[in-house]
Amino acid sequence: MSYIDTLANKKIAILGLGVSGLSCVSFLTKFRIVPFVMDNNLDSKGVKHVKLKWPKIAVYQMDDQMMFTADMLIISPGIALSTPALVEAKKRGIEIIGDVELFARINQKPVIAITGSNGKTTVTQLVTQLLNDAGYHAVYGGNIGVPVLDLLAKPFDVAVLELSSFQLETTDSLQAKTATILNLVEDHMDRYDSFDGYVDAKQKIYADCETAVYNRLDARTKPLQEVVCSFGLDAPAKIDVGIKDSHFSDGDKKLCPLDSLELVGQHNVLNALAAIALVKPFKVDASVIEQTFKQFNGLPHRCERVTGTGKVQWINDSKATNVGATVAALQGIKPLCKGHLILIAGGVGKDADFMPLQQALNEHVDHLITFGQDGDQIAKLVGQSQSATSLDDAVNKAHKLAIDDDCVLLSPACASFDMFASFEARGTRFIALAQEAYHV
Ligand code: UMA
Ligand code: ADP
Repeated sequence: MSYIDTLANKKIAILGLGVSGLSCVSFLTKFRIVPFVMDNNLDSKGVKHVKLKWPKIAVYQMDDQMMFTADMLIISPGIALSTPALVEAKKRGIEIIGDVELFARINQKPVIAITGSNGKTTVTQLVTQLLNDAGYHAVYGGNIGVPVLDLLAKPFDVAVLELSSFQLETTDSLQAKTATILNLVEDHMDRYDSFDGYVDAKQKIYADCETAVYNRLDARTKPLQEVVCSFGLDAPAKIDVGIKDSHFSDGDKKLCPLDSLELVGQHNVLNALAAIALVKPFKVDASVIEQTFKQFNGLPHRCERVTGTGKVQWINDSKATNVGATVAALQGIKPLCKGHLILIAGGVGKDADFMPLQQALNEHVDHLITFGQDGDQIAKLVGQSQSATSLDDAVNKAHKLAIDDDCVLLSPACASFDMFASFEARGTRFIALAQEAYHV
């Protein structure tokens, strides 16, 4: 009997009807399993979609007693396991999983699993590209925006999964071929009691994996298990990857020159090293790695150059939603900037400690402009700064300050939801404003 057959007699509730909840409904109904669904917001797009597409499915406002009638709860990543009703449900013996756990129980193909505070999306896309360029049919999903169950609709050779700490909280059966925590800095402190809680959720990615790939510069990414491969910027030991004689190297073997990598910044060198380590069990030749590195030129909203702004460089790093990402951007961009570096930062700090940003601000930033809910906390880290009432105002102030050879960097170190629907909306607005300022 397959795992899916065992679900036929269970009363299943899906909690949250966002992208992942909807993919669960769609997946289960294909097997004639009819769950019931709950959401805090009965006006949401997801609820409307279910009512229209699956009229036989019962939809409820989130309700504890109704929840306790289920045998199994499939919860969305946005719902914390520490929610009192879920703690009670667990006590009552109700199984609680997420969509990634359901995927893991059904999927038969190799999985490469990627988490970390920063670089997940970049590494997920780079790994997928490396495998596809090497002749595999690799697909990506997870936190990157493609719900994992959707991947099962078509055949593939390898699934490359970007996983958040939220998703890992409810995932135990992944058994990845290779798995990594790229790096760890404070993030989502509004969801976890302490940094340790966040790290513990991330460490779940290594459960029963074949090879754990960790960052040897970041001790908390190290797994407890034996079979490991580390990555780092120094010369690698035999089983590890690193840099030797200005080459990406796998142990003693030189793979390709450091400058084959089109992406800029030391953080992207680390991302590339992680990608090399993650694809080691697959046949990906050095020549393929070199070609892929040359062609992979990054993703929107991550240290992305805005076109048409003349001799002033404007860089959109709206995806920098925590302190670690902004530190990486400052370290990566400063060496490329001939004039002053003007930083625009602020937004929702998610209860993070901004102190680790102070040194990079003092070393690399010539003018700081802050905006948004927690902008003032960033301003306090330096002697002088300007405060803006909005992103428009911040761009206006930066435009007045900037002269030829300067660089204006939007790298907020904060989430966007005090002022924008998403980091994409924030980045898109920044690009439009910068281009408007130069009459593009
Ligand atoms: N809801 C409740 N009760 C709650 C919380 C949410 O009923 O307590 C309902 C909402 O009303 C809404 C639905 O649940 O209808 C939203 O669910 P969700 O917030 O879990 O989001 P999804 O749309 O299912 O998207 C999730 C991930 N979202 C989060 O982790 C918050 C997406 O990551 C992911 O791409 C998607 O699954 C597919 O796997 C987004 C994200 O912001 C990009 N991730 C965080 C990050 O990257 O920092 C972790
Ligand atoms: P994630 O999916 O983890 O958010 P992204 O690849 O989307 O990661 O990048 C998010 C932000 O983090 C961007 O601002 C990017 O420049 C920065 N970043 C990417 N890789 C790293 C890294 N290895 N260390 C620190 N910051 C990074």
